[in-house]
Amino acid sequence: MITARDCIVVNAHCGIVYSAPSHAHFHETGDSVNNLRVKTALLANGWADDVSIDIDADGDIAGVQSGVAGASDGCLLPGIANVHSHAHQRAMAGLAERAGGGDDDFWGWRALMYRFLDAVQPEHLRAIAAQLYVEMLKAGYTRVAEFHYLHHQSGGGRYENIAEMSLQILAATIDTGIGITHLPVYYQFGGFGERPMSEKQLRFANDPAHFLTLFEALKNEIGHDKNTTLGIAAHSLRAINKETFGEILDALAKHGALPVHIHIAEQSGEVDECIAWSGARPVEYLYENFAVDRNWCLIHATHMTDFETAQLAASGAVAGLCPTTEANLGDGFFNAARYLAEGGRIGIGSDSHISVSPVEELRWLEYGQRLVHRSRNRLSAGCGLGTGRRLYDLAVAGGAQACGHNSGAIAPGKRADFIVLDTAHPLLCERHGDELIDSWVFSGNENSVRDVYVGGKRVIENGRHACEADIRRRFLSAMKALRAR
Ligand code: NGQ
Ligand code: ZN
Repeated sequence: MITARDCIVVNAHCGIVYSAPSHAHFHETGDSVNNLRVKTALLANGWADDVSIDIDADGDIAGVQSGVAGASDGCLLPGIANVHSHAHQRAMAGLAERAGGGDDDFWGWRALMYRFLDAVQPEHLRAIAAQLYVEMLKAGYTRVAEFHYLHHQSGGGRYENIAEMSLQILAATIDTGIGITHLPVYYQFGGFGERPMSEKQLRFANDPAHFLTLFEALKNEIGHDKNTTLGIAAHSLRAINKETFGEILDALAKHGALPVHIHIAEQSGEVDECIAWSGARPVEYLYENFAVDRNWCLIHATHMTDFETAQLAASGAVAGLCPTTEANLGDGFFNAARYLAEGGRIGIGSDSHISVSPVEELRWLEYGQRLVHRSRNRLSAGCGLGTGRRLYDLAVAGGAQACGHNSGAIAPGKRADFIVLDTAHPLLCERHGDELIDSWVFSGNENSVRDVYVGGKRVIENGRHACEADIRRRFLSAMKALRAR
């Protein structure tokens, strides 16, 4: 069992030390920077040239100036949050791409995923998550909302430390320096109508009392760390009932506003089952039974009527869209054009990690709409911005909101979470303003993210993470052990 108090130094160069008495020592990775000068930057109020950013000792932005001397090449953007991750699924990406007998579907994929996760032990989870988080950082994600339901041993036996598996995830954030909004998931039933869980699901099971104990243990463990926040999730309407989840929300109200995430209306079969059980569609049911507001993030929300679409938009909640996973699992198309026209907020997530790239999520969000509506630039219509820029703006703002985190814009007082694009890259050269983001999002697959900063620390420099070789080695040995089982 690893806790944040154990002393395991992965690589002395990275300064990773787990002997910390509290999370004050979280996020030791990377060099701290107190000033950054770049040729072009997307600030909270738009593009600016020759920009200087001052960063305070806490990793927050202290000042922003443009028109200064000494700027170096590059395009500075606010970092983007990945609003939906199941880290363990990174280890099976690509292993479910062969049809079984007959029609293959989401539920067949899920059965395979359950078989796979049966083998995952605490040390594997940390190795997988660290590899994944390095990949996220390199791709431009500065933060991850980890929707974490792998709480217990396979078969449901409890670990000695109730937070064992969550601590592995938090340790992986120390290994890598990524920011996290950790979302322990409440999961009580196996299906609509309080169906009992299958044996494979017992690993996820909690009752309200256990769940609240886990939450409080994590709250204590994390303490005050500006890169680490805590929220909660309900796995899905299939996995909870309104009484117990309501009880949990009431009990946690004393902590103030917390991010609340839920999977919803991803598969049409799930919508049909929800109607058969309750008479209402999933999103309709959620709004009838919970006070859904801007602290909520509805993951997928693929199948909504126009009324539900308008209701989600009007509530100020974020739709957590995961286009590559939704494509991979055959979910369907989110009604993005209508939702954005209603003022809806979005974040993007890599979910099953079939792809780990904000570019690919944003590109496929737009391409899905182009294919359905047989036209172009669907999601920037009428706003006067490039489509890549428009989608990036939306997903950065919605991502920070869904993570309950003070990031998502380059402005004084905000967290110094940034990425720097390589403007000398052949895909980005001779581009200006929105064209830089449009070209990054739409024109090719070579990664042009050069540097990445989290809380003022440079965790990716020239496309490399200082600990990537060690992290990869641990991942390879975890994979070897998992495939041998
Ligand atoms: C999950 N993932 O919990 O990992 C789900 C599948 C379910 C996605 N929906 C399992 N992408 O929904 O029951
Ligand atoms: Zn999910």
